[in-house]
Amino acid sequence: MGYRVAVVGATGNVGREMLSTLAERQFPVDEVVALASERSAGQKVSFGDDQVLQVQDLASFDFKGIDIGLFSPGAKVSAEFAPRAARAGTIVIDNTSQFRMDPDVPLVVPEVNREAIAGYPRRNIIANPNCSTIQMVVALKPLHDRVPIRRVVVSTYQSVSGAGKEAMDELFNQTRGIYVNDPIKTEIFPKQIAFNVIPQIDVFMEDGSTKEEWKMAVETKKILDPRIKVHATCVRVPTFIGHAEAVNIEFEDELDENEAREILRDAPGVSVFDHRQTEGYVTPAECAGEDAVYVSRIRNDPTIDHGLSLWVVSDNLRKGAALNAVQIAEALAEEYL
Ligand code: 11C
Repeated sequence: MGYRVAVVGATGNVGREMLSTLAERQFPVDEVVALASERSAGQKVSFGDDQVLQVQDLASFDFKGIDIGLFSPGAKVSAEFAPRAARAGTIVIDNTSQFRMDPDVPLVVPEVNREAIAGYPRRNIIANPNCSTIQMVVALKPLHDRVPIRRVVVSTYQSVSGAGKEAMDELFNQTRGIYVNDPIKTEIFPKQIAFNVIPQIDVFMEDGSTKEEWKMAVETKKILDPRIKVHATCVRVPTFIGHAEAVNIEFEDELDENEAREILRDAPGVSVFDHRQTEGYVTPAECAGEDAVYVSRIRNDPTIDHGLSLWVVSDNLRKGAALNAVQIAEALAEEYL
């Protein structure tokens, strides 16, 4: 049996990736509907190798009969349309930040807390975490199961695709502009991103952290364990796809780097590539288009008791967004529908 699936925000970076991931993984569909704002209605998007879908206007769409809605339209749009779809009987898997911290909405990374999906009937909405959280918790979970984690200090190196298509254009245009001596235009990012790095993703919070940093802390607690303290510094870097993270972990007790490497080798969704030599690690450019969370540079941190450092890299549009959402849909189909 197949499902009727709607992809909302179908013309965006993540929406397109949702469509290609559904097709690649042969998610059982009877019908796929592509939805976006009125401005994008009428555009064409690909589904699989041979289908082209005409984008329909979200505002006038009737969700009755749609089994699953994969949403990535921006938080404000989800705030209005996800509950509307949910009331019509659609199970919404929402990739925006709108519902993540709602206690009645499960926040799910299937390799980490698949069982939380069971809570979806409370609102008929399941939230997909932030991309930088997803790849980190996939790597932390198997280690935390062996020895509890007390604290994580993480610095991120986040690609511009996390901020959308226009952000990718901004990096391209600024880079080109610098070579041809055009003035630098900054519209999406707060400062020049070409040949630069920016220690601000999203708005500032009262305590001096940014909202992206706050998300990494609170989402990790909700998904993995409320006792884990996370201190994040999130940085935008001039790469197009793939987020990287330098993750420093303090455990409750000893966990040797060799044991950590073996645990991670067996962990679902993780691919360990860790040779202590030039090229013996994964970079964002190499993970684009791939499904795994890559872990490299696994080493003990002798400056604290029970410390370990990791380099964690993943495609932010795939495992960080579309793939995770489709995996949730697969779990729903297997266990609940
Ligand atoms: C970025 N992580 O790289 C953000 C994008 O809460 O879903 C995702 C924002 C979110 O800019």
